[in-house]
Amino acid sequence: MSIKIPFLSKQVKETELEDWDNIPSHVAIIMDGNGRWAQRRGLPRIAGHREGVSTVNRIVKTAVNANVKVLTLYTFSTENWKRPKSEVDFILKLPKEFLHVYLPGLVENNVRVQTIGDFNAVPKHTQDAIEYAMEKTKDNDGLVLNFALNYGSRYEIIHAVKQIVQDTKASELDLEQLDESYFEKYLFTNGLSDPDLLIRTGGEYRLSNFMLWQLAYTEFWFTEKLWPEFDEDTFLQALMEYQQRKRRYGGI
Ligand code: V07
Repeated sequence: MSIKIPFLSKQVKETELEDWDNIPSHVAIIMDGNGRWAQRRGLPRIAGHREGVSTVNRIVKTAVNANVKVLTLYTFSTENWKRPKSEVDFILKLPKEFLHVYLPGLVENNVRVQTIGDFNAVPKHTQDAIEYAMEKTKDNDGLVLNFALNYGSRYEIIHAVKQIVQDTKASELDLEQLDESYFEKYLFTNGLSDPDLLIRTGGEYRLSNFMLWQLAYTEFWFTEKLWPEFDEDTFLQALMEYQQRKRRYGGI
């Protein structure tokens, strides 16, 4: 059976998704290759980051229409501070730029904006823009759009451990209680299911300190496509291949 997925409001796309079952509930994406996309065109790297923003919007719409429940996007890692200051400054303006253009569409599509990562280090104007979007969308019960911003998985785990030590000292936690499901409450992803599918664009095959705990049982899907070239069809192809893998498991 093929299904019709309307997206970009004006188009209707016939896809080869097998069925509505086994759509991954939580998809996480490492959006790599923006700088390279620009450099190949003789443009400054920042031009690639800006192009990447419109890809984010396209993929959010596709995720909504495919009935994905949670979409986690790795926008800025704790390692990205090592890049030239001008590039970092530019990248950290993108959340505000994105929300200025696309927040009304997110509200309209019942999307809830959320973040994981260490917020304190990002500029105040960026924090404000994101907090405004989170507040505006907090009652929406459609897609959870989870931006990993100034996120690093090892930092997240250390942060959790510190909190746990504090709570045991304050006698709010008995170490006997601590098991996997209790530990997870201390992670930034508390309340979210683990990703079912991880996508990495840009032809690199590594995790780059992304969701190390949460990806323990996740299916991985890689593409050579650079993030600005990643489109609806590529995303749906990833969902389709995920469904096929799931079906094979079912047969065993
Ligand atoms: C960023 C564009 C996508 C490619 C990867 C790097 C650059 C969207 C956001 C964003 C973040 C939070 C939010 C709304 C939008 C974003 C950064 C970089 C830092 F609430 N794209 N994008 N944030 N890039």
